[in-house]
Amino acid sequence: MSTILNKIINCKRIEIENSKSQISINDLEYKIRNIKKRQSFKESLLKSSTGIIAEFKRRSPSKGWIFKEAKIEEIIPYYSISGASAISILTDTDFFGGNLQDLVKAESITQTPLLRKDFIMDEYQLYEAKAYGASAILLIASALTIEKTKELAKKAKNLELEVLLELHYENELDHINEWVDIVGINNRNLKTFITDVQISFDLINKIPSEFLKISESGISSSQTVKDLMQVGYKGFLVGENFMKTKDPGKSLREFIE
Ligand code: IGP
Repeated sequence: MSTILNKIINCKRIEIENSKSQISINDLEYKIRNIKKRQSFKESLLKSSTGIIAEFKRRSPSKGWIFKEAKIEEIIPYYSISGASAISILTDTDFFGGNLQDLVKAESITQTPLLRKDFIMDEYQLYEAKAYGASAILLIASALTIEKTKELAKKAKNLELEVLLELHYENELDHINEWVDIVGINNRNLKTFITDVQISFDLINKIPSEFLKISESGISSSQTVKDLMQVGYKGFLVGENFMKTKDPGKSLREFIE
């Protein structure tokens, strides 16, 4: 496993234990009973012509701060009206500068389906995702065993959350299971941080046809999106390319036009 991923996972375990001591699963279950049903992430991607999943990301381990002062209420409405099929909200604080309140705010502002983007390793985080308004959650193969991936995916489905499974390498294809809805190929190499969309082209035909496929990271041109669409991708996760500008919503609109 890459060093950075190891570091993130160790911090995450502590964070999860802290959160559990503040809000119990019972409290979260209570919130879940009152939560509005959200639109499906997968259906939104299938219906949309753009397939763009616009990400709200303030910082990243490789780039540092991208948009430190970014506010949900100033960006999310514009992502929605500018044609995002779905929105990804980074809820990790230490490495990505996000938090769960960002998800809560986004949920109250937009109908567009939301992905809780975090390093999910414990079912507690699935309850949080559901209680705070996500339609879908991310599971990262590089961070989980095959068994844990299956256990979390199954639990997510029981909570009526859709499951995006992220793969980086061909040898992670064995993490795909029947509870997964969407398979994402992450173009960022976790050891070098270098992005190369070639991996999306290389792996597309190795993913069983019943899964919706998306390509993630390092996408900065609409020509790349067209090429990826050609080979069968239905979704394109774009973060930095929008967030590095003053007006991410406007950048999304220009990207789509
Ligand atoms: C977005 P980019 O290069 O457009 O900013 O990448 C997204 O794919 C990336 O943020 C990401 C990510 C992750 C972040 C993909 N998988 C897992 C944190 C955890």
